[in-house]
Amino acid sequence: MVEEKEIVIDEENKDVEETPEENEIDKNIGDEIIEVTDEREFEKVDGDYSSENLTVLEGLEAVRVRPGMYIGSTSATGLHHLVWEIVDNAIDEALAGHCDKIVVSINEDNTITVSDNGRGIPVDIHPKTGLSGVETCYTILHAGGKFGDGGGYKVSGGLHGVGASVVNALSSWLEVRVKRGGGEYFIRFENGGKPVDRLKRIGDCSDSGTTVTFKPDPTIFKETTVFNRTTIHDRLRQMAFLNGGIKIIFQDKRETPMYETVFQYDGGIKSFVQFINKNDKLSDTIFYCNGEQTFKTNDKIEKIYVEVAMQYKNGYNSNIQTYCNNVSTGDGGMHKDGFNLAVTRVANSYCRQNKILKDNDKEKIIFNDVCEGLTAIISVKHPNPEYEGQTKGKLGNPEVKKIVNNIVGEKFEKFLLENRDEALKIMNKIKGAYNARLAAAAARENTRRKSGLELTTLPGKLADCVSNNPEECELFIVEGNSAGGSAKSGRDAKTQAILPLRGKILNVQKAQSHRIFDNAEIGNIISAIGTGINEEFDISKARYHKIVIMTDADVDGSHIRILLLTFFNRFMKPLIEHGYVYIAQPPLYQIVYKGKKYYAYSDEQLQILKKTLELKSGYPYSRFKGLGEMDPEQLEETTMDPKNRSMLRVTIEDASNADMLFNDLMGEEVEPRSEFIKANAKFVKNLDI
Ligand code: 0RA
Repeated sequence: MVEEKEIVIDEENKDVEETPEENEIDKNIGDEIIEVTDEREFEKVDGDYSSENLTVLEGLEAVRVRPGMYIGSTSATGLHHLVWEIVDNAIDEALAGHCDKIVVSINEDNTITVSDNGRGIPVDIHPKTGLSGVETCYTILHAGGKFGDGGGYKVSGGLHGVGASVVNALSSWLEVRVKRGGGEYFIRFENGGKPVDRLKRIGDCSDSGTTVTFKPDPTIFKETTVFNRTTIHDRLRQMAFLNGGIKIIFQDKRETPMYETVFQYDGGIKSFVQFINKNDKLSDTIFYCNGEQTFKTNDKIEKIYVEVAMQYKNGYNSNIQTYCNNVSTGDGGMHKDGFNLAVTRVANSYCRQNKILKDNDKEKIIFNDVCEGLTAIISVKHPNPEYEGQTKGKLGNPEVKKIVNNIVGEKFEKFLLENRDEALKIMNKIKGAYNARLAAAAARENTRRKSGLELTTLPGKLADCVSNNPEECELFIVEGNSAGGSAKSGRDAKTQAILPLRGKILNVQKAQSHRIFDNAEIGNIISAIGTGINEEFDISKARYHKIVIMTDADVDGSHIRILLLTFFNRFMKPLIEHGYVYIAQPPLYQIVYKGKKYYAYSDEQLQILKKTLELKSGYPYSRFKGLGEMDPEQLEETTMDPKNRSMLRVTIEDASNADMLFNDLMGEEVEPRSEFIKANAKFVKNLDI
């Protein structure tokens, strides 16, 4: 049964009497359900049903009036939230132990279907709403999502967990099929969640499960209703890693033959770390721990579950990802703080005790030393998460810090004692970072004193903007000199600065940190942005609040984009965390129709555009081979002008995905690299983040 206390409904309407018929539905067959429908029609005259129905519709209408409050935004991000919402429900059913397979499909017509082999959403009449369990889930705010039946963790993610009803409210139509108790049931909603008919039994079956299909409402998602394969692919892979054992099948049926991938990782977050470090690891061992601890709030005792997996690379970059309730907390928070404290404390005590820190090493190891080359996944489950910060990406619950600190501290210490060889490898690596940090600080201090000069001169290649107000200033980092020239002529010089890059920038992976600064292109980027890097990074010194990577939509363009994202990820991470980094989206195609210019940014969009304009086959269109091919007007109109352009804001996930691809591209191992080059054509599509 759907748990009663989760249901928000007008108290006045609670006394809808349960008729015997209503209670029987689960066991009845089709005809009798229709009878119940008639019964409800009757109630309508009575007044009860219509007022209750009104409450439902008012709820869904509220979602349509302020969609942003429920799904964050109505941009592409908000659009994809609909998918996460429905997938989360299926994952919950799996975490409760009743389902082991979830199929997510982008259908031919760009609708989404999510299917699970769980118990099926209850089909009997819910006593409080007077509606079938299915209708209750999909029309009453907060009724879905958190189903309670004792097992598993009753948790909900950041913006997720708002309930299936929100998805329904924001869809042109939504259909649910439930197999349960020997019967198959069906209901369809239209126009933002209005049931076309009541839930009906449509047949018999011997298995169980829930299948939902929905079409996002284009009047709500005005920017786009086209789903991005890579976005969904990466998120489902992440879900499969975070919830080890569940089989998630992902299909994109918009192309023939359809694209299909299966995600199933029995090792959970351990597999996640293994996956990230597949090309470079200090050793094969992965440290893994989990545990749970209760804590008291004002009136309740609640339980927090913590899971951590980590492993070092030989390289220097760190990739520490944190999650709460399966949602990425890109800005860290209390779980990250607790982890940092624990590993730093344990490293200090181990190195002191084992004389890795010598008597004359007066300074303490700091977290920056510990995290060089560290890959870690920190995942917590919390019944009542609070999120902070500009983008609500930071876990704020203070009790989490202590709990993670305790669990990780104790288990990591034990791990080091039991695995001496591994411990020495790790601690010597940390000591190396410690030595390098102190040596670099001494060297910097030295040069500063000698020259008295700060690194503040702007690079000659930079065509800076006039404005001094960073909030309105934008820096376009442009691939190639000819494109740079077009961008310079096409820009709005008041707020838009252009920095052309020539050739490939440095291979950041192989280079030791300090060598980075010898590279001219990197040096130009650092001085143009003005924040400094690493420990000296200061966001308040950013000279631009939008830093836009503008590269061609070809293989070289993807390489340069990956390089730049990797560089920002490793040396200027807060720039990404503050949402300052963007990827420009130059169009691939132009169609001129009835004197108007239309642009498409992918093959898929070109097809959609041709359909929308009802063009005959063979109608001419042009394809841009690269940025350099566009004249300044075209570049301005399509890619730079804030009124027309579409840009992607880079998230920490994008950046760390780029970091992983980067390892494939540049890592020590030859194999993945040649694989990469072989698979190029396909990859470029996937790289479109
Ligand atoms: C509440 C109770 C029960 C199943 C579900 C919810 C359920 C919800 C969703 C959403 C997507 N897939 C789902 N599968 C199941 C069943 C309770 C019982 O059988 O005792």
